[in-house]
Amino acid sequence: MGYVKDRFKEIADQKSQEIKELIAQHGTRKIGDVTLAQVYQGMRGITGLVTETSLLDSDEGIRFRGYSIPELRAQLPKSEGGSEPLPEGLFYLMLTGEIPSLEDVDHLSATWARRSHVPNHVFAVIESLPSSTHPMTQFCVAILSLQTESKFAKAYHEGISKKEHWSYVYEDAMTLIARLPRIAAYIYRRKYKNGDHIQPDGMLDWSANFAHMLGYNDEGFRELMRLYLTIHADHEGGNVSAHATHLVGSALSDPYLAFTAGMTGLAGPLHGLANQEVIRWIEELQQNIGTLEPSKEQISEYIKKTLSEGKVVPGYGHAVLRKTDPRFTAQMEFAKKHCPEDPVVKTVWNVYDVAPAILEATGKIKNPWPNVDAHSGSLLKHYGLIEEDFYTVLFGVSRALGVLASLCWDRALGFPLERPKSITTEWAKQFVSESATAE
Ligand code: AMX
Repeated sequence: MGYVKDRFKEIADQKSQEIKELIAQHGTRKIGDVTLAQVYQGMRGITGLVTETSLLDSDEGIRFRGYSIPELRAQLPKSEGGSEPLPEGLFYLMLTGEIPSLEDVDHLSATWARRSHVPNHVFAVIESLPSSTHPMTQFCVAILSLQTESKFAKAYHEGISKKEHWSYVYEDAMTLIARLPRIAAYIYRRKYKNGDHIQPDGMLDWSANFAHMLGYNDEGFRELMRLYLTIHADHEGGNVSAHATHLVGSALSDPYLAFTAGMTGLAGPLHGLANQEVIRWIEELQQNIGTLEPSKEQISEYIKKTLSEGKVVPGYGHAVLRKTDPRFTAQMEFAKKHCPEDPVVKTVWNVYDVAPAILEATGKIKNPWPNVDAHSGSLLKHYGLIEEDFYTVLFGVSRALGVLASLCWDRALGFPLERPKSITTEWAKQFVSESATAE
């Protein structure tokens, strides 16, 4: 076993013991009530999951193992001469709860580089799809086809003890993370660069190698990738991609199957696809007004038009957050340093100046503030990655870090099959009438 795996096991065993004691002593304690409205309205606010890797505060935003995004940007190891955190470090933190040293991060970079070889049949499967297929669909199909490599599925088939599940899931998670950049870059070069593929460079860190395989060797873009792949990695357990991965994994479907479920959810426009939608919306706005830099008044009118057509303003609102997403702020800071004069970036900032008040005035949108997707596309565009259909794939590569670290935890803690109770409307009506009679 590698030393990171040993360390993870040691920490997970301690946590497992703590959980046993917690349940034994306080297992009957109530932590909330559930209303009928919550059951009908997307289970908002119902606590029903344990996710060790991160916790979301509705006002403050995400904390990974207790660390906010500004703290992570300051404390996680960086590449030589770089100022953005290496996502390898965030993965180590999510897995162990400890801030890694530079050596730990280098160890993960080297491990992932060693495991990055993608079998040929995966490329053949991608090639069998029409190139017009959405990149997220290509990505999901490719991950599923990589399932042939699952060590967990093979070991389970041969018969292993429940106590060993975590070890095979860990191996699959590490291999899958190692291979995702190559798969994503292959899809990108196939769809947009005439199939002119770029071989990986095993000397680079995970993000820089991904940038290299996409065809971008600018140091600014590498830095953007390091930041991007760090901040999109995790957002506690209830979001669609994290929850779907956890749910499917609870059936002991292997990490390839479980992660594909998360990615098909990320492909939805109310979740990860929003970053593509934001850029589309801004481009339509620019075309509609006939200028690259519409004024705040023109932007305000366009927001009102979008709302009056019954559409959402992409990049704004959140199911849990109630303030500006710190992931938006981190990208804004990056843009202020690297590309403050870019017209799309300036438009993103102008939208930020006017949209919250207009959304708030509708009286129904609970969070009028921007989420992570409001900024990401403008930065990618700035460095020349203009193909917005591809943006959610980048999000997916990053999201693998959080949801697969969580899957390791799920199996290390021996979490059971997830199976909440559902009701019918007839049941609800009867429940309400019986409670009224009882009163
Ligand atoms: N523009 C217009 N209307 C919006 C809105 C927005 N940005 N955000 C919320 N609303 C509307 C909802 O559609 C809902 O309308 P309805 O009552 O007519 O159905 C009403 O306001 C109340 O919604 P809510 O409780 O504030 O939000 P929610 O928890 O139901 O949904 C979210 C959250 C993110 C789906 C929603 O804000 C939205 O659709 N935003 C735009 C898409 C987006 O940016 N998604 C990315 C989220 C982050 C991510 O996962 N990557």
